Amino acid sequence: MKNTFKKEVQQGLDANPKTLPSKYFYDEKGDALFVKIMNSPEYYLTRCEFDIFKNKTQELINSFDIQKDSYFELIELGAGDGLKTKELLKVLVNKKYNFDYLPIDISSNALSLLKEDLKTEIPDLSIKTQQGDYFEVLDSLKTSKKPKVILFLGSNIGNMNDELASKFIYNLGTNLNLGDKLLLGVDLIKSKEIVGPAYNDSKGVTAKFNLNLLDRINKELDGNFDIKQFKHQPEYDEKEGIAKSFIMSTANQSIEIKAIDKTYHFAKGEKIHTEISRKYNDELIQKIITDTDFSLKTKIMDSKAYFADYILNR
Ligand code: AVJ
Repeated sequence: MKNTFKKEVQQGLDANPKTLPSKYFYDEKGDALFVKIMNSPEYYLTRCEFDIFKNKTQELINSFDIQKDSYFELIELGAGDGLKTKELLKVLVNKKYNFDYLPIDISSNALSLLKEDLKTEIPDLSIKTQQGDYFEVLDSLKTSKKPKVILFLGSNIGNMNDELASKFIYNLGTNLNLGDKLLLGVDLIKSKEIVGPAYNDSKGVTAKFNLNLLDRINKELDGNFDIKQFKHQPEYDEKEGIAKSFIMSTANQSIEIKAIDKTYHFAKGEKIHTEISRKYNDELIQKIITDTDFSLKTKIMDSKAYFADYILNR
């Protein structure tokens, strides 16, 4: 794990232009900062998807094509705190649907917290947590013939470029059976006035979240980044529909990373690309699923039409 971090940091900083992978935002400090982002007034994504789960629960359930008495598995990729999913789980349990909830997360800490919370909030729920990389865990599900509904929420797929997203969904499809469903939650393309601030909140939490990557390199790879000499720089192009985050060097400087045994030079104004957060529309979703085994079944949006849950049929 630590070795892949080192390898990927080196690869990214050797590249021109420099890049760092966004998956490394999420250490303990990064997890806490992301929770703060979700609670910030500018970051509308989580609230919009919560609105769908709270107010359009029956529409979601109908799209699953599940009979009340026939068993299914509800699998969530990257479950986190399960706040949105809880709204769905409550209704499914109340209406006596026959299912197990299988949340998958890399963080065993997040999973045990979720399990405890659900035990008290929805005591009749059957929950089986699975710790791991979602690819590993999905592989282990391959042989099961049980009907499945997969949840991949929060526009998490937006961190992948379209080609990777397509491959990811294709792979998911090969692990599923005919009639299984994928519920894909994505942020929709909209104006700069709305998307821009979501990635540049006024309290500077997103800036800290982005710059935490440098802190992590300092801590884990013995680097000497002076965080004050770098700046969070978000960009959003409304036509393209991709929010991008960069870290910009505010001075000409050299940074030593001892674990890599290298010194990196940064020109004043030079940027490290750290994240893409893709926004979608129907055409893009259609394009991404073209060569997969999925077809578009239903689209459910929040009251402002900022966010969509697409239900795809295998
Ligand atoms: C967790 C990937 C959905 O891209 O909107 C939030 C992460 N980055 N603010 C997103 C994030 C900056 C977030 N996802």
